[in-house]
Amino acid sequence: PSDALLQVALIPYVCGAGAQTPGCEQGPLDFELRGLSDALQASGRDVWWSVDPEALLAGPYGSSAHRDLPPLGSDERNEIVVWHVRGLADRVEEDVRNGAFVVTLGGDHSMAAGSITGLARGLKKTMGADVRLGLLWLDAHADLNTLATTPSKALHGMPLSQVLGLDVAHDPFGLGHDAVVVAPSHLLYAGLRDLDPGEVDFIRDMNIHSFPMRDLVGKDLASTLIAAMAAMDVDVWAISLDLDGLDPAFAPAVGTPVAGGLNHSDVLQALRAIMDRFDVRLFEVAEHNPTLKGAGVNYQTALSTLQVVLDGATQRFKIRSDAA
Ligand code: NNH
Ligand code: MN
Ligand code: MN
Ligand code: MN
Repeated sequence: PSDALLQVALIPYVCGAGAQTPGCEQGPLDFELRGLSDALQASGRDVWWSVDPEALLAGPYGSSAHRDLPPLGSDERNEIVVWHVRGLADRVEEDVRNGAFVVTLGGDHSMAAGSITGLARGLKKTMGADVRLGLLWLDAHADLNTLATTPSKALHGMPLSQVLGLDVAHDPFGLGHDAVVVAPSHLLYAGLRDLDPGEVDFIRDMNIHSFPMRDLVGKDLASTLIAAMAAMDVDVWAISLDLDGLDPAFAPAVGTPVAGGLNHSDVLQALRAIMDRFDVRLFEVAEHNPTLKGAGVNYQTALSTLQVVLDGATQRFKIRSDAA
């Protein structure tokens, strides 16, 4: 029926224990206090928090656990991340099974291990076991380290090793074997400009499609990404935006800013085109750290990005339900 509403689940990840700089755990609540869910509500879609970020922050792995964080790499530190990642995966899976468009809001980027795993599990149940999932990763960093290659021991530098199944034996995110959910040939990077040696090797050896910043100079981002995505045999897409993928001018409140990043209006134009052409089911915003300077700028950037994404998702949903 044409009057059906697109269901949009906002899922918070109130964890900053995967990053060197704490504070990201306050990200989802900060977004909401600045008015996110009201601003995203619009005709043609229904937007709600799937879990209340404030309730999560009040829980055992919330603000109190972040007050005196155990050292990076310790079991106690990783336990906080694992708890949040597993919860996020379960929540995403359930909302995807119920047909919602999912927006995950962080939180440090360890969240992606949970978002993408949850999406894959949900899609398996609704679309069948052989659904091919693609992932567009917008970031200054590749987040492809394993426990063996990480220079920092920070889990936000490792979620893609989980998603691609590079460290199944250690299972650092506690997700088990079904966490190998994206084929290396279905991952697309854009914006990279700060890689570790192990990551450079993985990208080369696995032939991962990547547009580092230096290769984007003089190129149109939208048509570049569209062409690369169209060449991949993928059924459903997820997009993960690490705010530090953007130039720090558009997202200053991130723990690891890197100069010379993506231009926000280029990203908006690209996302408009992508939402128009591809079946995107999940969009993630990571690394919002409201304890740092410029959180209001981060918010405006995240909000306008989500507006574009949800406008596109609403449009596609209307076309689909009119046809049904
Ligand atoms: N590559 C570095 C590491 O593994 C930095 C990761 N930091 C990020 N990733 N912000 O997006 O620690
Ligand atoms: Mn659930
Ligand atoms: Mn990053
Ligand atoms: Mn990242």
